[in-house]
Amino acid sequence: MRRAPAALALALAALVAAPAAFGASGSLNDPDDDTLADVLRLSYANKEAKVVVRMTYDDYRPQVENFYVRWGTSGKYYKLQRSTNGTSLWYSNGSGESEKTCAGDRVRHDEETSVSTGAVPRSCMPQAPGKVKFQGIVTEGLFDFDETRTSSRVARG
Ligand SMILES: [Ca+2]
Repeated sequence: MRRAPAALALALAALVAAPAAFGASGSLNDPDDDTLADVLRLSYANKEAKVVVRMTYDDYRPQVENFYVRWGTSGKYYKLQRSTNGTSLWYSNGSGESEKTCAGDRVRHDEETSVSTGAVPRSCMPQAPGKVKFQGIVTEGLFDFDETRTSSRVARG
């Protein structure tokens, strides 16, 4: 079995150890609901090069995860969605939504902590201003869903 080059191992270690404090960040709690789709906490970071949104679940990972980046007063957003169909990025100018191609958007899930992390590069969100708000919406089946509050505006950088 080939071993990973030492330089790669070091780079990976640096990624793991990198502080999450770059960029403005925050979090909000969500009620502990008696449902399968149950977000307990939303946390977010508006970094210079990307946004990172985390949802902590009440143990169970919902079928569909939506990580919202919102701004303005007319319902504009980018939405990173993870479902059984894969991961996709959507944009809305306030009426309807359209899918956008994006290299580098991703959703990762940690079963140990029941945390899903969505990340979208800023290069994939040309319409979004620097200051944005965050929200999480998850669904399970047709009727079970949970929706966090929308955060206050968070500065970029
Ligand atoms: Ca909840």
